[in-house]
Amino acid sequence: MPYSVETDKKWQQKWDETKLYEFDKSKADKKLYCLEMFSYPSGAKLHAGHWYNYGPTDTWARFKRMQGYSVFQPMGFDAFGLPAENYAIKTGVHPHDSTMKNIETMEKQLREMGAMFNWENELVTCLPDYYKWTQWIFLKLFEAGLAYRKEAPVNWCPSCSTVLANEQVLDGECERCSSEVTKKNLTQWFFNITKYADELLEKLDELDWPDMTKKVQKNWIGRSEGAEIEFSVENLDIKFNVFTTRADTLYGVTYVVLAPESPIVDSITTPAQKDAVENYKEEAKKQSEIERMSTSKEKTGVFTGSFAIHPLTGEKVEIWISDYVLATYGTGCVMAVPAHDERDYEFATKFNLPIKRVVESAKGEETTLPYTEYGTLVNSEEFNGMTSADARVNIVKKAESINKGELKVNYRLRDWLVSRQRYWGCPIPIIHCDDCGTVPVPEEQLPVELPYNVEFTPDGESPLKKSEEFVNVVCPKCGKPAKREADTLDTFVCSSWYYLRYPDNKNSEKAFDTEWINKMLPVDKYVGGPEHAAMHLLYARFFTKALRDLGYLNFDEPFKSLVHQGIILGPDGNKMSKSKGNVISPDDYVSEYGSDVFRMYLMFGFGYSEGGPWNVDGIKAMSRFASRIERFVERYLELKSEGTTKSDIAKDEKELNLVLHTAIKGVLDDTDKFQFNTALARLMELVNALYKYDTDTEVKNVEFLGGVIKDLIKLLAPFAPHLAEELWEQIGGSYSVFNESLPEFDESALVRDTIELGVQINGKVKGKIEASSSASDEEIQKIALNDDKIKEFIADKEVKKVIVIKGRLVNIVVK
Ligand code: ANZ
Ligand code: ZN
Repeated sequence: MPYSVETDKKWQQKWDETKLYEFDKSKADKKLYCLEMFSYPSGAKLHAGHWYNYGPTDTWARFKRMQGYSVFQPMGFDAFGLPAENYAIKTGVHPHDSTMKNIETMEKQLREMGAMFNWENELVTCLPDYYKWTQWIFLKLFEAGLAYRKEAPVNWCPSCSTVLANEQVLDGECERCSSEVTKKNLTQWFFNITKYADELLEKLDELDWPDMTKKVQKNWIGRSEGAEIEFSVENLDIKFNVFTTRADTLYGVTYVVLAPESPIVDSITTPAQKDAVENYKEEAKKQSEIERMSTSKEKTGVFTGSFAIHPLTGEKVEIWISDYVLATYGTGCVMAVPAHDERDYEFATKFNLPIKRVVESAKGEETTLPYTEYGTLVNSEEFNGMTSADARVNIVKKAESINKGELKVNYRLRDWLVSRQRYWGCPIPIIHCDDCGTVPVPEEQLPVELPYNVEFTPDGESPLKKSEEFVNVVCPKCGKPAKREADTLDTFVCSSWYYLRYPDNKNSEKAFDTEWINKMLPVDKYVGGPEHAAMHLLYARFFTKALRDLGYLNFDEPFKSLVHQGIILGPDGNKMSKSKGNVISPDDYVSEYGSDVFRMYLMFGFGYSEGGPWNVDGIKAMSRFASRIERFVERYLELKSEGTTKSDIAKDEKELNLVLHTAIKGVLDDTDKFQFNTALARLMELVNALYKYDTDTEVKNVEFLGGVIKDLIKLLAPFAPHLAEELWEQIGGSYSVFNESLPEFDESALVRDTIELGVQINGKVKGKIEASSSASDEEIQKIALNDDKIKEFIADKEVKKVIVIKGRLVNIVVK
């Protein structure tokens, strides 16, 4: 029976029955934790992209298993989140029901893939036995002061009626629905991720992650060394700090600019300017941060009517507000130095504000303004002649001596806003009491269950607020009536710790057992999409560090090594999407060709980290490759039963052995690096060589051939697990091929004893010769000149010259 989806079923069943892939806890010292980012259970089912993430990674995991590791490869579902809720709003199907149904379908598909997932360790984040512990971690962070509430201007999507994290705002638009995002002041929950900014940055160096991803995180954290300098407001008892990275330009300040949202704006605005300032503040609300920071946008702003006093010179400078200053960065106030900053220059030119040069080229060259380079100071009192680098520090020292400045590091990273005014998420385990304030739900009352019967259509308020039975509770401290927190957690909170739960997913006493988790983690290989470079991967790192500091973990980083798979595009070269109608569903292919053929097609057709457009032709070729292997194994069994055989290892066997060892080396090296396409190419060469051996060799060495077949099947096993298991059984191997070790390669077999060289006469190919691979040029010349066919061509002509090109050809020049 040729390989088909039936073969898949047969072995999947046997693997299940024999619990072949169950993780052996006693072998944790050889553990290898291979993790694929878990999927979101959407109605679109498992698509080619999931398959591309999971199939090839499973090949890598099997490969590691056959190298002697105890592989742990769990799978689960990231099940809370907006899509299920939006779907519910559209169709009326409850998010819990649709999510559980989708999980069922996807799990079935995942099983049909035949990956060696540790299903006994499955987790689903929307079920209470998981989110109980998400809540527990929230409480731990709260106790440690790492979770807190504050009023903040937040990104608000009017269409989704929810707050969005900075990361969910793309070019001023909601990541999900593309509506324009506005600002709103709300009391929200935050995690203090900025406390870990430095460590998150420093530890990046130690990670085996793609450079691009490290760079994204680095920029996202955005560490910036500078200083805070204090200015006071003329005639008012108000002071404010500016953040600057160019304190060397302090003497060039000709005005200051506050963010329109800055809390002191109202108190310093003069009556004459009040209307203009109010109007401007309204306008600024409509702009996204990205728009405000855009360098191409024309600068706008309004004078407040007040003046600031320069901390060193005592000069009076105008105080303006402008949207190019962000409220959320630095101090929200900027000292403007139009001579040396592009944006300030543009602003000053537009509003006719003074421009004062304080830096010149260090080489004494003429320069035009704005001059943004470092140089030598001028017009800066005692600092004249000093370099910018020195002045940056020394000017701050002077300001510091009069308590008006200090060195300061700033980060672009903001604390993580985790509360959402949505239904389908993990409830925040907090109770608000009029007398006691913010009270954590006592641990023994966890989980705070998400009620099923809730009106979840969004109206800007948290849907849970409308559930009387949910919201009304007694205060755990004083026993008086109190209200439950009605916001839910960002789903990124759920996915920030799931890798810690997998190895201990059934623990009903704790989120995880510290001792066990310290053994099983960090994750040795994490595989998922590059779109997670900033959010998920940063949040998970933060969780690990916070839990470490709370004493629950003893390692610093969750994911030692990271691989991003590329993206499989639709056949039209566009991103697969329902609306474009170019989605490739793996199911039809799997049932027509079998899961192994589909998997090998994915691995052979694309560079793993590159991806590319779907092309169906390749899958047929892969199907032929699978049958070619099967037919050869059949042929081998035939030869074996015929009994005609020789025992010596002659030239043909040596040639085949060389191809075998080239294949072993290629598969070992390339698979380890996720270079599946080249590894498969080596296997194809080996199969070709087997056919060649069969046709070219009259009397075969069947025992030797048997050894090659065994190695071939082992090498094939990670790539085509069901097919290989089937063939392994056919040749009488003991169950299972996945308990075998991969063959090792023999360096000496990689050297050919003899090489073939083309022979040319006056530049035209006339024949070929064979020589020992260690033969000298002279020996090769001799062989060529003595070759019967070549002799005929030379006949009675005179040999002028013989040129040997090592390893390739011999050119004989005759006259
Ligand atoms: C004076 C100055 C002079 C500046 C000069 C630059 C060049 P990074 O590197 O991103 O940290 N800035 C500070 N807070 C800001 C805010 N809330 N919104 C917009 N801009 C802000 O940038 C720091 C520089 O960005 C600071 O240094 C400040 O302008 C501006 F020749 O201060 B600088
Ligand atoms: Zn109370």
